[in-house]
Amino acid sequence: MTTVNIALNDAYVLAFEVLRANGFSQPHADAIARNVTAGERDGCASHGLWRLLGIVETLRKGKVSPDAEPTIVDRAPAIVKADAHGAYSLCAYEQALPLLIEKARHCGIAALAINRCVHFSALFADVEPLTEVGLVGYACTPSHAWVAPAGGTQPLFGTNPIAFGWPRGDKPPFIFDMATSAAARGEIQLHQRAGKAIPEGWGIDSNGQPTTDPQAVLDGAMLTFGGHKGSALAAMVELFAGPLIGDMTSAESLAWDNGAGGLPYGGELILALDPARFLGDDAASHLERAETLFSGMQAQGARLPGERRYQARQQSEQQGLNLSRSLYDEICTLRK
Ligand code: PYC
Repeated sequence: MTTVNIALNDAYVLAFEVLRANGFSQPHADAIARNVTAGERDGCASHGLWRLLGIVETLRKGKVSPDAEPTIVDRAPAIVKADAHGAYSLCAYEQALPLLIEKARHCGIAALAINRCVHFSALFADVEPLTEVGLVGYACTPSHAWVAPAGGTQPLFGTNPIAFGWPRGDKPPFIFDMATSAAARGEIQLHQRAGKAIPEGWGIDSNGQPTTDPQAVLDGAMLTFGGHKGSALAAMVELFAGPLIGDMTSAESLAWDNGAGGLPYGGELILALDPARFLGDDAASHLERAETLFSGMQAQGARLPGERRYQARQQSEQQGLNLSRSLYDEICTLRK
């Protein structure tokens, strides 16, 4: 497969131009272009530049607003609500973030509920800014009903990612961002594009039989990771970022899509916790104990979540991005 090497800033500009050419407003095009470039930069191809295809397709199908301005509401002492008015989540997140941080610092814990957003983006990007200001972060969002609950064979849950971030001062934060399905749907779609089989355990076909054929899983059902444990977490995400915040479950999102094939529509819940508020003068010593935990993991040869992402980031910053020629050409055609 031939590849194209592209500098990070050129990737951002390409993404921005594609989005503007398709009618996204300047703020949305900027936020989306930064996000997909960051995904690619961090070695997360399933949430990288490839996403532009689905982002534009969803707009062409009339399933996302290209220019809605979010509304930010100070709902309660520790609750911010952001209404994305049917646009992608990113502008609503960015505009609500300062108030979320202010509330977390004041109360020790605060929540941001983003409503009525179309969602495609990796959640590490929503917890990393919290860790950068010394806060602990958590984020989750449902998607479309693509995943069968453990013990069942019919799609009901979304891929329902959970991200958690822990601040580490000058060191890169501890961040995990994982689907509660065995893999992100984007990962299966990338295997399908490349004509590759997927690992066993990722999904079942429409007859409920295990398969490694990505198309059969896309037409059948994905599976949760860790059987009933992943299934329980997936249900928790449905409840947290669905009924709790007055937004859709993954089944409702898919019904709303009505066969159009657009990206998921619904809500996202983000929590921010301030160690300084929990611990007062003792904060530094307790944060040091967290470092002892991380060293203990590393001493056994374990990788800290996020480590690979920061290595990939450094490499992309120095050497640029390598994209398959076919994907690069496909993205360029979207500019016209
Ligand atoms: O790849 O899992 C995924 C995904 C979720 C929402 C859109 N894509």
